[in-house]
Amino acid sequence: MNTRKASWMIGLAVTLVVAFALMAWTQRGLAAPPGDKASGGTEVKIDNFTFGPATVKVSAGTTVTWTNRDDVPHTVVSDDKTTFKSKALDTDEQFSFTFSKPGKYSYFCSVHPKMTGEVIVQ
Ligand SMILES: [Cu+2]
Repeated sequence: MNTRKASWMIGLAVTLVVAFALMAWTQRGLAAPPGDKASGGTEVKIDNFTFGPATVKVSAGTTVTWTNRDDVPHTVVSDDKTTFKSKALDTDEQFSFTFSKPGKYSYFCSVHPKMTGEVIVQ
């Protein structure tokens, strides 16, 4: 392989690497941030006896989905026990509620009342 051909090959390789790096960077930049998905939903994870994030801010009409990632059952119950109330959620089970009216909704887990969280609807 002569020098001229070798440098052409290196140039091509560098161009490809830069192109792939740019593509990867652009795709990461376009990805929606967590918790603000294009579907309009918001997710709350139940893990290690904690609602995470403990406070979520959403706009009216947003559906919030809780997913139990613990290996013990949890519930999602509004403080007034009537606005929303899930059944006992086993591991990986979900509960969803659509918040149509603005306000501050505090909730807890009826199995472990020290587990609390709130949804602020704007
Ligand atoms: Cu619980």
